[in-house]
Amino acid sequence: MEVKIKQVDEVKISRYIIKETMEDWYQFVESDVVIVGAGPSGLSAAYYLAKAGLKTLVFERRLSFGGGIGGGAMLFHKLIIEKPADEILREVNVRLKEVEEGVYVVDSAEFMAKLATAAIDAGAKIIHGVTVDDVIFRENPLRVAGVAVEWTATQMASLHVDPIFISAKAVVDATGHDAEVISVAARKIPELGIVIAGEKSAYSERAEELTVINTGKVAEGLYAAGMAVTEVKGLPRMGPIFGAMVLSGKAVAEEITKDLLKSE
Ligand code: 48H
Ligand code: FE2
Repeated sequence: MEVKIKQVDEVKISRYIIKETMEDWYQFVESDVVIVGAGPSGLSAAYYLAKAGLKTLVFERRLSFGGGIGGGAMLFHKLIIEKPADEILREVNVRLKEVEEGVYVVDSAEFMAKLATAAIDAGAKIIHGVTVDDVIFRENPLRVAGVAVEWTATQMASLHVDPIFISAKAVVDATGHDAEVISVAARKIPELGIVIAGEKSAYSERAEELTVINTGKVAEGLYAAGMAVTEVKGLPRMGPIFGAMVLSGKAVAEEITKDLLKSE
């Protein structure tokens, strides 16, 4: 095969990458919304927030998308979605197999790839390999005003490195079962009055509606989506059914969009 590839030297390669990376960080250091976690709830929230025109940044600890989607159910690569969450999946072109009225099976690889693509195409910025380990707060009025971030690799190496800060009008904890951001805010800013009730054992039929209903603001500037909601509010888990995760992402996006428009 004959091939003529445009040549670019090492210095230019490095300069282009450094410049473009720094431009992103420079821009997004002041965001409308920071979402912590690129699992199903975080990605759906990012999709709807970006679509609403908000400057939306997602930090994901790992170098991949999808959070718990990729693990499927005990590593079986299928998940269950139920009505009306199928509408969200159809919107991002995920194919669904209806196995009974209103109950669908989806392929986990397709689900995570297409949800991430939709969020990025809508304008959300997703940065991998970054862990959120604290928040910024302000008084009068008391509120969460952003996050503190660190490279995941730095944390894994147990190095003492101070973080940098990103400001946001709204921070979404979409970190899953551990509700990491809300937990740190509850512990370090007791004035917020956040009580973490702790997740309960499985009760699939009840858990999903409860999770969606309880999605939303936990303190000024701080919101819960996905399994973080079950952890904070003391709700039962549901197992490998993911309808509530995308519905929760959509619900938190709608609430934040309303709140931010009101404050303008
Ligand atoms: C940066 C972080 C941090 C951090 C975590 O676990 P997830 O998939 O979360 P959800 O809530 O969108 O979806 C939950 C679902 O996967 C699940 O577990 C269900 C439905 N379980 C039911 C049951 O009964 O077990 O994704 C969270 C993402 C992950 O990618 C993490 O790596 C990331 O957040 N993350 N990123 N900074 N501090 N903490
Ligand atoms: Fe889970």
